[in-house]
Amino acid sequence: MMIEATDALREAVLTEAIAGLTSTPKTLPPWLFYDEAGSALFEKITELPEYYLTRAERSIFTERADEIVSAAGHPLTIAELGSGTASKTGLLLEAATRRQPEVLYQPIDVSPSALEQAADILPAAIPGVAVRSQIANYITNGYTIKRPDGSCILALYIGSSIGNFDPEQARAILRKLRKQLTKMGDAMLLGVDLAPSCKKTVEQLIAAYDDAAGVTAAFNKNILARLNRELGANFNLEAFRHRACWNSQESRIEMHLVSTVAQTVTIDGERIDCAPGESIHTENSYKFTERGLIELLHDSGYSSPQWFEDADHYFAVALAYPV
Ligand code: AVI
Repeated sequence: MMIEATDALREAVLTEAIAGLTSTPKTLPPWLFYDEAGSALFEKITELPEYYLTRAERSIFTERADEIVSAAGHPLTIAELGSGTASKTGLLLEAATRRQPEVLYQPIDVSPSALEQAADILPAAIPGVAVRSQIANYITNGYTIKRPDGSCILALYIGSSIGNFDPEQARAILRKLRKQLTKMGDAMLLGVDLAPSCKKTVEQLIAAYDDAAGVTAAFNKNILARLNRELGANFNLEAFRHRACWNSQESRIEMHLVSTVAQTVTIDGERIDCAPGESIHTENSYKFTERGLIELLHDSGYSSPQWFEDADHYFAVALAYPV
């Protein structure tokens, strides 16, 4: 069973890698970042001085969790798309348990180990919390949010995860979630990183994706290291440079790996030529204005949101209702 799963994953990695690397311009899908090494590097990123996103969102929850939770219906069950280890979610669960004695928390994620960790830690740390985990890829799989008798659902999609999808994919994710929110008092909480403004410069934004310690560069290059490990490819990591840039037209940070020399890489018998200066586009991270996010929410079946920002106005959390 385990062998089949591993074979299926290898096949998916191979198919996506060949498709992306033989297209013009070259791309690799960002889900390939998150093997064990990549997930550990991402955890390090969230602690970097330059990567303000995680701290800013956590500060919003620290200050406003009671207000956020009270704005949704009562009693509540809290669901979360792409929960990972749910490190910030505890603040919202604690607020919910101040309003009701028992709260069912329903994390949905592709990673069984992250779900296990959440299921071990949260009920022990927050009395009254029960966990119902669901292993699913919320983009490609169906998922169900259970509704205990008479409860309203607060669905979390936080951590700026929506930013890694283009507008069409983002609408599809939000519309699919909207289908589960059918009761008066149901709500959706979305965490988004804000576009540059008088409060945040483009330089600050770029630094968050190109830190001085080189952790983001290592995270980006891990995608090639993963193809070497899992597919027997022969990328020379030294011959690629990490590049993060701001695309103002699309309101997104882009991450690229730029080949510094002419080189040919072989993956599963397929030869891939890289010219000097040619880039492999590995990630987009969209940044929002309040106006842009309201438009996305309206297009996806939600109300204009209640809007919460951190003290520096770097990050926002939007609480929207299905309409
Ligand atoms: C997971 N995601 C929200 C991160 C982001 O900020 O777009 C991924 C990341 N890429 C580089 N640094 C962090």
